[in-house]
Amino acid sequence: MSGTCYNVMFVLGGPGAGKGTQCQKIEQEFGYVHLSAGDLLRAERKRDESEYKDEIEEHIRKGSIVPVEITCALLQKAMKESGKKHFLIDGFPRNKDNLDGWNNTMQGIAEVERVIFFDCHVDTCVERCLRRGKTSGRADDNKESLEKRIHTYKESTMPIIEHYRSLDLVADVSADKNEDEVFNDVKKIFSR
Ligand code: UP5
Ligand code: MG
Repeated sequence: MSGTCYNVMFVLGGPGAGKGTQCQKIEQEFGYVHLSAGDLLRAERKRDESEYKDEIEEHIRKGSIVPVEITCALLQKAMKESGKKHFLIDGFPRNKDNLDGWNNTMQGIAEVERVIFFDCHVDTCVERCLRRGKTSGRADDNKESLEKRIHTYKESTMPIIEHYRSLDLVADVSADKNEDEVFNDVKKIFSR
């Protein structure tokens, strides 16, 4: 195969930072395909025939990170099935295992053009997820899971953001403001 097939923007930030919300807006306005790794894992967990459903369930509840082989395979499948070339990959890669697994399988296939980092105070993140938890039915929108999600984010995901920062790929967006204000800042990234 000659040249890369896919262009990718990774979208990272703490739990409840607004990754999914902003990705939907970017998808509408700029035509990228939004793939949320968490949504793909939640869908896989619901499939009765899935051999991974129990493993995924446990990781989500504990706020720990699913092995990259599972997540990367789901992402690749969704990319292929979309028939498109430009993707926003939301909530991945979250740790060194994810990063290495992605690099090993996607080198030469997908190019990471940018990493959008939604920088949000922990208190805001927790407050948003707890508020959503009243109606979301998500297994991890509760106080106990959230403490673990925040811990995993700080310990494992922040170093990945710093890795991409050292490659000069990170675009920072402060995410504590309201949705429209945040999106105004997001648009500036796409008009550069
Ligand atoms: N909201 C959004 N923006 C707002 C704003 N500006 N002002 C006020 N409210 C705002 O938003 C969260 C809530 O806040 C919503 O109610 C929204 O209306 C409101 P959302 O856009 O959903 O934020 P997001 O950052 O997407 O939050 P999410 O909870 O999805 O983040 P997580 O990173 O925790 O969840 P994710 O689904 O990515 O992962 C869940 C779990 O899956 C992980 O903990 C892990 O166990 C597993 N996982 C992996 O193992 N590997 C992966 O690669 C991905 C996930
Ligand atoms: Mg999300």
